[in-house]
Amino acid sequence: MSRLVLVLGDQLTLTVAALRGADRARDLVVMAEVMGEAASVAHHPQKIALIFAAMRKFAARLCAEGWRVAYTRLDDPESSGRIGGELLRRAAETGAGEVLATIPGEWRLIEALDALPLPVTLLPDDRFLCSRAEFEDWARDRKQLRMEYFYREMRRKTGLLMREGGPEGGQWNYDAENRRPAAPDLFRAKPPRFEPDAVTEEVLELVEARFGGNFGRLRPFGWATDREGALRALEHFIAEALPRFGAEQDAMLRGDPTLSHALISPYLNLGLLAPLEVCQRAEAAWRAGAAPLNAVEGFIRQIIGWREYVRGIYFLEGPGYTACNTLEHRRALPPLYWGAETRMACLSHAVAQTRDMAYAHHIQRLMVTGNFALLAGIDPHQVHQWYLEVYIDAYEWVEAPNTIGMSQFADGGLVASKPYVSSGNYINGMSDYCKGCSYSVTAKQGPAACPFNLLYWHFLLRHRARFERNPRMGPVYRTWEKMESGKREAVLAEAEAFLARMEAGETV
Ligand code: FAD
Ligand code: DLZ
Ligand code: SF4
Repeated sequence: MSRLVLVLGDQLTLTVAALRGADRARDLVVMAEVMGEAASVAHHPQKIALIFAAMRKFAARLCAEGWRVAYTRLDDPESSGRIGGELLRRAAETGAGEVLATIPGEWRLIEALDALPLPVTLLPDDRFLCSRAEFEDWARDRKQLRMEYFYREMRRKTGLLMREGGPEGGQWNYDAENRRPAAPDLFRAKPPRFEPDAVTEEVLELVEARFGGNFGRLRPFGWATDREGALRALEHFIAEALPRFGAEQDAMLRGDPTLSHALISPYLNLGLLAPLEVCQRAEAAWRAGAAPLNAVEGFIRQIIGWREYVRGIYFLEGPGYTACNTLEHRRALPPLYWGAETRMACLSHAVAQTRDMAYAHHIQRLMVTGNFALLAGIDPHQVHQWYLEVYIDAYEWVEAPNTIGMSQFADGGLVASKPYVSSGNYINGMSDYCKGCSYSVTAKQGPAACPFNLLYWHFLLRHRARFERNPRMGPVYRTWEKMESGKREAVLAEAEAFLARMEAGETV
């Protein structure tokens, strides 16, 4: 009896496990654009368009390679609107008796497939360098799951930047040479734009009609939608931006939203690029003398370190992870996250860029939008929903540990050894946002005081019992104690007043 081979929208790899395990002479590939996925949250229109355009092109590629593909378009009147429903429909049409799938990257969908009244074989997703079992072994019996130690294991396993069993250059991590502010530079290369072809244009019209009310601009749409385009984007990054990646990794500039970042996360997460090929390409650039070690090591660490590590955490922690709220933060996400006016220039820029591009780089996500939400005590589940909706690369396996864990400390310190909070000083040091802000970053109190300055202390005092004994945070509490008591009271009262204005819906 023939089988159905499920290929999800983020499994667009010719060698994905389910396709490797299938028989193209006998089995039927099932792909489906469905509201059950496209409206599971209100995804940014560019994200939906990228996924649908890439799915259509991948299905055409499979057909060209001799596969039979049953492809459901979003506007198919016969569609059940769900992945599970489409599998049942194709089974009824063809008499297929079982399903072969690569395990999805979200518990919700794994549970839906498990509940199907058909035998379903879920194969491990070996597009990742570290299997779930391997991560569980690594995590077992460890008191702390620090990314840095996991990363060293991944370096050993892959042989990337290794020499005679040790790290190239003698150090595992060159971050001391990274993380500089950046200056505007007219000659900094812009990421390549991919003009929509006829397939993408048809998808753009569909998305415009069906998802036009979602947060975010659909056009201009310039993302690559197939492997060839994704490889061109990678080559562009390696040649033009990788040499400056390390130094500019944490910088933020109003006029340059992408700086020297790669913009390849959407392609990696869809399966159009493979993590090892990307890292090997970066290593080759270093060996050829085309990029410095600090940049290449930093870039490789993000991919074989952070990316693999957060996936390990997501599956280790189980479906309840997104409900974690250790700090018991309960405030509603303020409308400024959806583009409502704000006087805070940093947030205004980060949100506007997100609306226009469906992209913000790591430090904008962590130290602007994430930092503010944490300082202001926003419900981490709402913060998680926001990140899952607004970014082109957002899938729960990668988004949730970054948001719930790294950014909001809602898992109690599993991912982050200390909360990523800062006053305005950090943002001022790493960006040019403060120069155009109606608040003053140097004002610590008073009507002009930067809200990050006020809320920083409010956060630390709210959670004093939890963080005071953290060796990396003790010194800030001692700074607080040295402050004159009248000033301390004023700062906390002004922070309270700011939060009250925000909750009342005033422009802050
Ligand atoms: P670069 O800065 O050029 O980095 C190169 C690659 O490294 C990225 O393409 C990405 O694959 C990988 N990488 C870097 N940092 C991380 C990280 N912390 N976790 C996983 N991979 C990483 N990344 C996503 O892919 N999807 C998400 O939904 C997502 N949500 C995030 C939410 C928050 C709150 C934070 C703080 C970070 C999040 N990240 C997420 C991580 C990171 O911000 C993006 O991977 C990165 O900005 C993608 O842009 P880039 O390709 O230009 O990355
Ligand atoms: C994100 C997404 C969207 C928007 N739409 C679809 C879709 O219509 N069909 C599909 O197969 N996959 C889609 N996806 C990706 C899935 O939601 C993704 O596979 C799971 O969230 C697991 O990562
Ligand atoms: Fe952001 Fe404060 Fe700087 Fe304004 S002054 S841009 S609110 S950090």
